[in-house]
Amino acid sequence: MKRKTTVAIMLAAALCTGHALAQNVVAKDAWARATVQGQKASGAFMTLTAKADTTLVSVASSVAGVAEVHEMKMDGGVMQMRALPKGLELPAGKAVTLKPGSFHLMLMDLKVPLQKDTTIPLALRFKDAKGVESTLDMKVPVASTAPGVPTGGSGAHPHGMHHAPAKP
Ligand SMILES: [Cu+2]
Repeated sequence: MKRKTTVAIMLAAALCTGHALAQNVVAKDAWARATVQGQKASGAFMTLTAKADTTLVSVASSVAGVAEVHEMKMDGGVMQMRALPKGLELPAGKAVTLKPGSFHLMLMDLKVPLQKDTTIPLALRFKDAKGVESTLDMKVPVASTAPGVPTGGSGAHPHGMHHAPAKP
């Protein structure tokens, strides 16, 4: 059956994301935040674990004109975010979580809206301690909230889209 073959190929593709050489870094629980009409920026989040000391130096996506590795933190009572000039360090064996309000992959100048239940391509570029670069190509699901986090609507994380102006 033709259809069956297609499914098998898709499954195989899903199971071997990334280049064989890039397996130094494993990405888990990746997701990108869905956007609303007219929204030009969003974030992507995941947990990265490197087998050997590695730095996430950059990120790219065909859906974003600009993609950067960002950090968010409180500065004088104001939530600020900035691009990490030297990238994000991934110490060997330590899971580094990119999540709302912390490290994240910033997707700007979006060419298309990020729609829930679709996927977007992301290419993560790493450099190891010897300066050898590798790329991890991923398909990241788009969601409104982090997968696996109960959507109780507790309002514990009201930041929402952090490029929006702060509420008074
Ligand atoms: Cu950001």
